[in-house]
Amino acid sequence: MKLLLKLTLVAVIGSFILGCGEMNDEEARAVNGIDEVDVDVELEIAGGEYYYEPDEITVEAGSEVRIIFVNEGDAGHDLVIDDVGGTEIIEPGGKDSFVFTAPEGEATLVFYCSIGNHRELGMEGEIEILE
Ligand SMILES: [Cu+2]
Repeated sequence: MKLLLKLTLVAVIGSFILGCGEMNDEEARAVNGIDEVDVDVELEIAGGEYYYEPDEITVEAGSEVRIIFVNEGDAGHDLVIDDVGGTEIIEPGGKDSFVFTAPEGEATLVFYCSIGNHRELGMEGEIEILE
């Protein structure tokens, strides 16, 4: 009985490891907190105390955009654009993403960290929408 249990465990662990090896892009994205929607532009923005890098970005009007925020700081942070979307509050080392459609026509979207006074301390940036 004990042997059978061990064998079962080995089989379960084995298939888990194999499963990870066969993970496709979409599954990998889901695991990393990144959704599966197809987009025109994917922007990875890193952030920490108290900055975003890059903090000035240009995007073509009307494009589907995915923002991936990577927290490389030592505290929790997020990345928010008013009336557009934002990430969850991300722990150090984590990442999260959101997708939005850039406005048609020229515009400037301001993104910032919504926690405490992080925005005032420098966690703010701009996405310039160009036609
Ligand atoms: Cu912050």
